[in-house]
Amino acid sequence: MQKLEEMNILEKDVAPFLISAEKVAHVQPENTLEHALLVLIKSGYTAIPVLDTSFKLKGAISKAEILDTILGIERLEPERLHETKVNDVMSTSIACIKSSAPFERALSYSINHPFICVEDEDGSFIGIITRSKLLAYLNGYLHDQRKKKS
Ligand code: 4BW
Repeated sequence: MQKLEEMNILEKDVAPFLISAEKVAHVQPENTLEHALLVLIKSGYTAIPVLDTSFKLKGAISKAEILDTILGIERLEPERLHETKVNDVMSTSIACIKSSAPFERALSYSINHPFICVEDEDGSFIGIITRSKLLAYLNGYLHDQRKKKS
């Protein structure tokens, strides 16, 4: 089989894989954990991006981080949900690329990150690329390659 690095798929632009910002569930740094948990539960996602009011990416927040925050020594402390802001709990080490980045970079980030945030040249958030979209495309591409050879 042809080696992956010989295929121009790796240089392909990531723009076609983008889930645009309006379809991405998100919260703001100043929101309470209660609000963030409601958005996470309603959307069904494990983790979502945190964006400020000017749509700049600030981090990501997960159900696990929220549950960890309300975990007391002997009981859950749900009162912390409205006392604590997203900003205090979110993780800031997130994968982020420009929309002009190649497929190869997104694929490499997706090993450790279920989604990759995408910014425009001005640093405004424009959407995410998910691991499932990248893998589905790669799977289709490899099947096509095999068909062409047979
Ligand atoms: O609501 C869902 N609809 C669909 N079609 N698939 C879902 C949904 N929730 C979960 N899934 C599936 C996807 O295959 O489970 C995978 C893991 O979800 P996650 O991580 O742990 O919530 C999903 O894999 P994925 O599509 O590769 O998405 C990877 C991660 O990207 C998700 C979530 O953290 C984030 N994400 C995806 N779409 C999002 C989103 N975050 C905010 N808004 C969106 N629209």
